[in-house]
Amino acid sequence: MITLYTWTTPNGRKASIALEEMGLPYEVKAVNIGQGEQFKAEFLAVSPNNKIPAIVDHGAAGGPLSIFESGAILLYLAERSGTLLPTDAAGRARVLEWLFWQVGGPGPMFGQLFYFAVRAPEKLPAAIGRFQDESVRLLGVMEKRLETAPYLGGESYSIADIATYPWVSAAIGLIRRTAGDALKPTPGIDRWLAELAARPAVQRGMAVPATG
Ligand SMILES: N[C@@H](CCC(=O)N[C@@H](CS)C(=O)NCC(=O)O)C(=O)O
Repeated sequence: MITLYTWTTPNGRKASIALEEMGLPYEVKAVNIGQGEQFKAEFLAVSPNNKIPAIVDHGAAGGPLSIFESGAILLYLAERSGTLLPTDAAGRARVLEWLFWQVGGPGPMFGQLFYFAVRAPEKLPAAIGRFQDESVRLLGVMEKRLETAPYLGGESYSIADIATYPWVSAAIGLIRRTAGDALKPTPGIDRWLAELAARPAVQRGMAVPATG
């Protein structure tokens, strides 16, 4: 059994989609980051960076194992289940480069754009412009990839797609609104988004945690 600590955000949904796709048994502990629950001692014991997602694998060899950082969680779950990550060196490298690209690129850049364009009490044009330009650039990189490959890692659906889907599905509308014509049409991304949105495991993972 795996315990997933998560909330209703893109980083959390990467882990719940992966668990659903892999068919691994898990229980959910909701950590309401809007109410500061990420700073409670119980959560900090598994996620010292006070961010969701985190997991505890109670069935790990050697005893319960806690893991924080969404990329590390996806990699661990893929290796544990033997799915969604190729085993040949080249295929594995392709998936990992796009997984790390997501964790270092769209995650933080889209997140900062959301903060400065939507949430910040003061609208700072330089900050909005910086994160908008970088978000448009990243979507351009992704579009180029998906025009020639069905999935980010290549021919097969993988943890790189799972990492990227919750962020792009949440942010592409905002980026289109703020960037206007700077964001060119994205037929490759649109095709990929529609395909992933139709996957039952993606739909189940996107509904975690249930808060109502
Ligand atoms: N690099 C981390 C980022 C995780 C992250 O930013 N989580 C946000 C929610 S999407 C969070 O827990 N924020 C709470 C806080 O910053 O206090 C990962 O990929 O897991």
